[in-house]
Amino acid sequence: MAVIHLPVPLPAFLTAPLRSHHTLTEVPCPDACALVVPGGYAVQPALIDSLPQLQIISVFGVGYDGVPIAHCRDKGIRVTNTPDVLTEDVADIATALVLMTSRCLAAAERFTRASSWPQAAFPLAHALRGKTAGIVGLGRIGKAIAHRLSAHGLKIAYHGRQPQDLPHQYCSSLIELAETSDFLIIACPGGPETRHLIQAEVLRALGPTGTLINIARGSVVDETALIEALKTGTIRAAGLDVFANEPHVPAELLACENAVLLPHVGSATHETRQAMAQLVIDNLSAHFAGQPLLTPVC
Ligand code: 8YV
Repeated sequence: MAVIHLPVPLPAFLTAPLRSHHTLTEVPCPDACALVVPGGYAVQPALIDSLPQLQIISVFGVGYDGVPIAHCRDKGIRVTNTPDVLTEDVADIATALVLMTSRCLAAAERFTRASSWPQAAFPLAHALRGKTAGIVGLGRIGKAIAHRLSAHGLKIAYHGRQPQDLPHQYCSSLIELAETSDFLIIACPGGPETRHLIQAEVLRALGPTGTLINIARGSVVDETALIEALKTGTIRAAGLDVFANEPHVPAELLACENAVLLPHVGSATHETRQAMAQLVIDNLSAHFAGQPLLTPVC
């Protein structure tokens, strides 16, 4: 029986099984030896320092950009996340955003519901075949996106720290990737290293027939520059599942007809969230039993 601190509410299918073996607390308590947080949640070093018994932080998500990893390493605190189990769902949402933006599907759906169809035909959209998807960060999720988009007839290019042994075009710079791409797809981790990687110059390189897709973290994109690029036609469209200041989406972005905006639903299926919850539980059980962690970050 351990004391686990959950600073924000998490789903019952995660908390109920945890509660049957442990004490859960919503307020920081000096006895807490574990912390469970959603992906991207900013864990302040001061919170860590206020929990003298803290041994492990388990992130309910793949992205641990909110956790000060170096600070945890210094203090010998273990960190786990939930990779792999959400890869396919997140790649599905990236693919959906590519289809929604290219074929204007959200607008087409609104058009039908507004009973506009009898008066006029819906404007023509853009085909996918022969276009290029440029993936920023060809990790597990990036590869799953590449796999899906190849099946839709797109060529794949990518940018990352180094070329990989794959049959896709490697671009050594982000600008080169943006110039090459019809769809520039962000699939890299968040955090200080990638903050505002996508700024005005990259959007200019993507150009007026280009679309930005982001299923990673809002922090990777300079949202002000993106809004400007959408308003001025510097790029054609954007498909976004993540935002800089979630759950708040700037009014100016909400007003952009050429943006498709989803409420961070990349991993939001019953099956995947259940699998993520199980991984959090299994990592904590392994830790408290002195066994190796299943998916350690550090
Ligand atoms: C979830 C995520 O929204 O995995 C991540 O890093 O951002 C998403 O899967 C989140 O973690 C659910 O709490």
